[in-house]
Amino acid sequence: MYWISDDNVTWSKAVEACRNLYNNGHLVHIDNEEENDEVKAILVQANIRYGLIWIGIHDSVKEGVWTYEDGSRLTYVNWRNGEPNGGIVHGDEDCAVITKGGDYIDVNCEKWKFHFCCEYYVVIE
Ligand SMILES: [Ca+2]
Ligand SMILES: [Ca+2]
Repeated sequence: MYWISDDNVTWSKAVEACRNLYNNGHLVHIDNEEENDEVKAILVQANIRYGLIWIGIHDSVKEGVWTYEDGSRLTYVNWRNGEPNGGIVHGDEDCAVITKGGDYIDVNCEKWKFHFCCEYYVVIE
């Protein structure tokens, strides 16, 4: 299940918020094209400021090595052409947002505040 925040926060606050929100919740991990399409559809429908949301990938541990927010290995990415560019123009860019087009841009983790998408699981008994 996915949940889009009502507020704009930094990437690290988004990571924390998703962990606190639900059991086993985390900032969304987009594992494949199908999931990318789902998150993109939610974003398009959400009609939020800037049309960008944080997703759970970063390269803040080692520049150029992108992982999920918990350090696990990426299974899928959909960078926009020319991204990730590591902030050649705007300084350090170690966190990613997804756009309404479904592609990703790396931006500064702490300088920007965006809405974010948490992913969580519901146990059906
Ligand atoms: Ca980077
Ligand atoms: Ca960038």
